[in-house]
Amino acid sequence: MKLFHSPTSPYVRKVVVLLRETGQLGDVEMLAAAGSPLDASKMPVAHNPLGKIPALVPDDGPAIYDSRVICRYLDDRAGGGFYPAAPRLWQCLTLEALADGMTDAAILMVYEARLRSADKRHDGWVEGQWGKIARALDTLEGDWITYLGGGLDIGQIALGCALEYLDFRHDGRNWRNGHDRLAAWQAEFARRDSMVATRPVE
Ligand code: 99T
Repeated sequence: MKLFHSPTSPYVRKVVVLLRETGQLGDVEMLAAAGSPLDASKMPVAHNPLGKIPALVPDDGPAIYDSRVICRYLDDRAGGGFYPAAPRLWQCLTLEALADGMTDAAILMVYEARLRSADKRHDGWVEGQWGKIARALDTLEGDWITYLGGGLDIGQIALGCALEYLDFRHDGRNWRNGHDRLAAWQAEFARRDSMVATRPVE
């Protein structure tokens, strides 16, 4: 299989963490990709018309995207067990959606700063994105700590990647403030070999 990859993408990281956790890393050739909505020239548009990574090309079929679909495919391929049975499944998938939504907001903030000229930047819009993340952090701290103490699943992997992406791109926002229990969970989760091996580097 081929995986279009970037070492800074938290969505790619979800996939690579799952590859490592399920013993499939050796089955995948990593192909470097990079880009943004303004420049798709190094993105795998022939495989993913959205011009986004990750995109996975299995040996025996058409490309698979986005990270949620790729992770489900890889878990199925390996019998990984990273998707619990219902009803816990609905919490697992909701946690993944919450984590990915935080990442979406965090990336939109990066794009606003990086891709727009200073005179066109919209501070209120940026703060609106951070508002989504702040509410998600409060919800995680208030409602999800017991769940996070359960078995490892794709929701937890997505959350670990999302929180470290906040450290990577939005360090100055101090997401740990007021979220002690979530911070403690993250500190422990970050020690997994799969997380240590995939820490983002510029
Ligand atoms: O939006 C674009 O044109 C290019 N951006 C991407 O491909 C980002 C890379 S993260 N990936 C996605 O937006 C994928 C989202 C999708 N829902 C999924 O796969 O889950 C780069 C972040 C960074 O380098 O800081």
